[in-house]
Amino acid sequence: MSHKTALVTGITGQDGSYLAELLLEKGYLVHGLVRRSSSFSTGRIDHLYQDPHERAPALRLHYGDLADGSRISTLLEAIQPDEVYHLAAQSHVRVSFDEPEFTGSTTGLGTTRLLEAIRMTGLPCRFYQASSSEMYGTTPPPQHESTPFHPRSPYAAAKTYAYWITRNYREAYGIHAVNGILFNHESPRRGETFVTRKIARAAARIARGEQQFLHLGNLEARRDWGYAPEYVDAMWRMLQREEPDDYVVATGTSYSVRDFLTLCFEHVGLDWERHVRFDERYLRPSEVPDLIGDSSKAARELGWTPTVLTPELAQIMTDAEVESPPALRGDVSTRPQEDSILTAQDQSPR
Ligand code: NAP
Ligand code: G4F
Repeated sequence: MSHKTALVTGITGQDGSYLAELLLEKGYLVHGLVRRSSSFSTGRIDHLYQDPHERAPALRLHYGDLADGSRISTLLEAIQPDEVYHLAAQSHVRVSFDEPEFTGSTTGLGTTRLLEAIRMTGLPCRFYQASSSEMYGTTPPPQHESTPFHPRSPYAAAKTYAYWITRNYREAYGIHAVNGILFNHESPRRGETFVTRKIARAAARIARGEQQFLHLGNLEARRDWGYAPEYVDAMWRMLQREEPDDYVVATGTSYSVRDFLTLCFEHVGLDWERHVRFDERYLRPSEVPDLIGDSSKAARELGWTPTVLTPELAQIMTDAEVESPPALRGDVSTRPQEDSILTAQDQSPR
């Protein structure tokens, strides 16, 4: 068992919740950064929570926001982590076109605020940056560590900035800082407005008679979809290496949104073509057409390989929607709407 201390930003998100589980299993003391909101946002990690009045818990949560550099410094000083996993971000690509400045400030500059806090405090901690395959944009697949970036959204541009500032702090100040360039990874804990969860959820709801139609945008986009619990293991492996480096994490396969629809709807005995309608508001002003990751470096140097590929992932996600009540997965929403982001007033920014 490890006696290390980790700080996880974005611990209330999909990846943060799986990473917290993994680190606690390994014996870490885990500190999580949680932004304050008027209602609880800890549904995905409530099963890990222990009452601090009864014992000193292995999971400790702290209020803080990526916008607040001084808070981040104070927390680092207090926590003295061995490892920092920086997962917090405005992570929705479509939303980044509506909120480009906010996305730049959180997803881009948030990384600088953390790295600068590490530099200023002089802590010898290791740093993981949640970089993204979105940075490759229109560069043709397969994409690997030296493939050129061509970001296609404010989100991707912010992540590309964060990627380079991470490398810069490694080269300039010798900080053990790594970029995990993760391709899409999904799970039953995926946010409801990402396309895989939206599809799996709708398939189950339509099968139960709770919903008739699912509205989607571009069905031709292709993604390399893996299974999130396996991807957080790759994050941990990166920080155990003596030499910091950057790694692609992916399955090496690609499926279209149309393929994912077929996989989920056939799993519950439905023909998706009878239920899916086009809504142009879900299109992006510029799209990423095709992502396929080459993670041979991660296999070679980290010993990491995926076992769950997209067809099994679609089954896992659809089964979860069919079998377990939403509350068990930390959902606060039981809305009939398949996508809560766009309201009737929203206009396409194109
Ligand atoms: P997610 O479910 O959207 O979680 C994002 C987390 O960031 C949440 O905990 C959120 O808090 C937190 N957050 C957002 N803005 C914040 C702020 N201003 N201050 C503090 N915390 C803030 O994302 P995910 O899928 O777990 O992804 C984790 C990271 O990997 C993200 O950086 C994402 O961009 C990146 N990534 C994801 C994928 C993927 O396929 N999932 C692929 C490549 C890279 P709330 O719970 O309060 O919203
Ligand atoms: O599920 P998505 O929103 O994920 P996207 O844009 O690939 O981004 C995710 O993966 C990135 C890694 O490559 C992460 F960095 C990022 O944080 C996030 O986790 O959309 C996937 C595809 C897109 O091409 C989109 O245009 O599905 C298409 N799509 C079609 N209809 C839709 C919809 N996407 C969403 N969210 N909603 C739709 O109705």
